[in-house]
Amino acid sequence: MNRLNITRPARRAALRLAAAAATFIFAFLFGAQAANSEILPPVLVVEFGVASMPLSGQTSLTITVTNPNPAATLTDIQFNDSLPNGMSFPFPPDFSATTCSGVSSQNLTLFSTDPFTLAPGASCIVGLAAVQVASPGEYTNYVSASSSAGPSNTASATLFVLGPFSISNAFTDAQIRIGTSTKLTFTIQNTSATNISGIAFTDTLPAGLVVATPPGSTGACGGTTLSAVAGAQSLSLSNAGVQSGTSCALSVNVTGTTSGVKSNVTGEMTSTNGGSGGVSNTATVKVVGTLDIDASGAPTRYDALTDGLMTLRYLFGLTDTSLTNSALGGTATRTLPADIKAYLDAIRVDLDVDGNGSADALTDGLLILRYLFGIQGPSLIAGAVGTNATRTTAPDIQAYIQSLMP
Ligand SMILES: [Ca+2]
Ligand SMILES: [Ca+2]
Repeated sequence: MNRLNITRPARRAALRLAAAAATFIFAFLFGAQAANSEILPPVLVVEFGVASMPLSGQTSLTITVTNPNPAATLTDIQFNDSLPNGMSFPFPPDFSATTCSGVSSQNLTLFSTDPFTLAPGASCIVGLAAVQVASPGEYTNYVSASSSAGPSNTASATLFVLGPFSISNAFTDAQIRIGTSTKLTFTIQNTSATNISGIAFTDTLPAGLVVATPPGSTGACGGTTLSAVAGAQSLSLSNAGVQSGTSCALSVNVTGTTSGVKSNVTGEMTSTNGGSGGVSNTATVKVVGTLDIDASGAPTRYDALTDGLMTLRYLFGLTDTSLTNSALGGTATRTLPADIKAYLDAIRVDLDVDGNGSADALTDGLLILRYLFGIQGPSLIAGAVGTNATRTTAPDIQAYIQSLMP
């Protein structure tokens, strides 16, 4: 076996270079800085008692305020809630479920709190027993609070109010993996005194959702079923009927083709003799990808030097063979550079590990690569959390990346 004949100074220079490179790689992988700790503002959650109700109904409204800090007290927490247009509460308002201090109403559509204090980890609620609306439709209530640690999140909740002739829709699952399907169900309700006929609507699915193959369409309204073609972006119903005082349901399977939250609202429902039934509520399903970029499956489904490296290269903007060279696992089933890029494009929103609204190589890509190398804790996040990140602690980052590794 031949050995290269290297002079001593040249060898020292090569060793220095190797040491410098190792230091750089170490700093790159493991980072150098510690994360900052700061006092977080309060976290608000808003909920209606029900997701949907008839026009004649009433439901409750609850706002939960939490101090997320383990050691810091929050003071001067204060908010007001101006109800969405068309929503009000009956007089006198019933705030008996409230545990936050000093809530009062200004009129039948607005209430507010006095400034209050929450101990570390503590919560309180403002509970309004009843709200009501005057016309069918979708009502979204937004609330945010000010505090000694700055403004809270803006929390929201949506209430759908059904008229006498209405359509609503819902996904069976709250979340699906990319490439898998969930059932989308439409319910047409007729609480009027007449049988309604000639019912029609079209639903254009949100980008990233298509009719499944096969569509698996079920249900009928007056004997009429959905028109849904495998792979199509829209589906429709025409010439259906619903008898007075009844409802009917129609379902179709839909497949997620890109990651992200998909919101579906039907087009306006029309009829021959019942006028317009309006559009539906907004139904949402979240589509989430996985970090098995090369679709290798077991035994090393998620691997730093294949999936992690291609993710980092992709976020650096590399394409073609620069993306995939020497980075495909032995059992990879997604191997063409164009297919790898298309998959990474489809899951790009998932790659925003630090939650700052953009997927970037030197933060998100590095976090994924480090995690796949088995790095956890402070070394995982050091120097790799972007500006305006919403996931800033090692446990949050770890839990998020783990959610992409089913
Ligand atoms: Ca893999
Ligand atoms: Ca990011």
